[in-house]
Amino acid sequence: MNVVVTDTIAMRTTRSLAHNTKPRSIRTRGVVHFGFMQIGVMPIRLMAICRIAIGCILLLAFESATISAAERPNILMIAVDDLNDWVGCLGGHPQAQTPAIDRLAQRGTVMLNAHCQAPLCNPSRASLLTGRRPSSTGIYTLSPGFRSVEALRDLVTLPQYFAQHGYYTFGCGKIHHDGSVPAADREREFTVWGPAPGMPYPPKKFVETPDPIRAMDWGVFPADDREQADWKIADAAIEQWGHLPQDRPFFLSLGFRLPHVPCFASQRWFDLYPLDTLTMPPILENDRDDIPGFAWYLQWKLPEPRWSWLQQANQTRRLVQSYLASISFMDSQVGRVLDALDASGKASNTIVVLWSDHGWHLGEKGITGKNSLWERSTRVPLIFAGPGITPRARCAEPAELLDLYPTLIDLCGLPERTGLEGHTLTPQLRDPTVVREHPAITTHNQGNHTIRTRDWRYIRYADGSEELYDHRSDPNEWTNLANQPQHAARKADLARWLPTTNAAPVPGSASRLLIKSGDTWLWEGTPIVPDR
Ligand SMILES: [Ca+2]
Ligand SMILES: [Ca+2]
Repeated sequence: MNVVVTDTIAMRTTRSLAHNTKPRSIRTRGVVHFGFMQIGVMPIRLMAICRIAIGCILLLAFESATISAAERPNILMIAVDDLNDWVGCLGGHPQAQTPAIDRLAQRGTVMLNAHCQAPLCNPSRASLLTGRRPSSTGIYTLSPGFRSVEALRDLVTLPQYFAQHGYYTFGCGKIHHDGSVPAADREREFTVWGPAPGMPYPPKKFVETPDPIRAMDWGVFPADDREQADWKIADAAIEQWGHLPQDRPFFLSLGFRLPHVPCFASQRWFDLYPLDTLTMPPILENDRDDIPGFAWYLQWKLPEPRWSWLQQANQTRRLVQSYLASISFMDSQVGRVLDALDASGKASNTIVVLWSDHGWHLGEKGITGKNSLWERSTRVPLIFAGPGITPRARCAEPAELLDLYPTLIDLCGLPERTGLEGHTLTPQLRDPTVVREHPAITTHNQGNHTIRTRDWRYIRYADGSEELYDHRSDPNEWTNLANQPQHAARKADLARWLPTTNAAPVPGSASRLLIKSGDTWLWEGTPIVPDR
């Protein structure tokens, strides 16, 4: 890799030298040429002059490389936690009000068919940041963080790679999964590891969910938006504009917490979605009748309540309303950050990328939350805007969060990096109609994968059972076609993309872990006993 880096910098240096200092470089090149031609017979004094000349060239080259690095585009990366496609420009919910994200979409290209690599915070973020699939690293569960795993400890993350190439990097809020980077290691991750305030909590839980964890809650809180974690995270990012170094580009990352539970927002945001006018997500009764029983194993026991519980507790509309209100509040903070970017005068040379780590079910297939290989769990917002990216564009080609790493490298002209499992989206960001050969792949626990192409979703679980959906006629994935003989060739074609590496869960894997022991499947260490 060092060789590639050196070569590329050398090539760039030569180019910039020729471009930036043309008359002088022509002259110096003449001296060098003469020196090389005459080197065998030239007197010692002439050789000394040649050495000085070569030294001058190298100095100029170094200066040019520095200038070139400083002129690279900046990056503003906005991560969102648990935001599904309920965003105006994605059309996942007809009433979702997200004017700021939509404004960003107008400035750039929306990947309409983008998917996470794992439907869970820690593995999804580990994958995006390291450029490796969960099936390659063995990071499938909420812990451990990849920095605690000996074999993964030194992987160079996306921000680290940019720091290695001269970028000032800053991270605030939730970029890495909370708690996944030991405090002593944080200075390795960003030039500056900024604040990451957590959600505020009311004195008492609003909703007594079956699992009593505090985070599983929703309602009007706090009264003042400025007490919200996302307000403070936006503040921390905005504050950075005044501290950015002027002599090198920046990679500024911020990670919002909402609409991850607890779905809290002030009354103003709830007022956008009156309960009696709320459109409920399309849910088919008995939708799970045609899917393999194994699908339940991936959501065997979760703190997120089942839809049936919400129905009994008369909370379905309230949760939908709270989720939407949280999204709109979070969106308003995206707006504050974009306003600050515009006011900074740096917008024209800054690439903005916005993504969410995975989606969220609100009743589809009987569940709430993530942890599934279906569309509502895997589909995520992914928007790029800035230099080199087509504005007001929509791309229907499949894309993966994994693609972020090589795409940003490509857009900023950094040396290519080997070992990344994503693919650059630059062709699609220049022309949204360019076909992308690779599908999007999502993995949840060892050996469970889904393949999403432009038109199809194929799921293969670890026990061999399957699902197949035709998105042209069935966007809600209601009809499983996997058992229909006429689709055998289609299934085989899609199955070609299944990852061939299925790494075992890393040592210490816990929280949402599904493994097989002998003939028994274990959920978080406890045998699964199917009740149907
Ligand atoms: Ca998440
Ligand atoms: Ca069904």
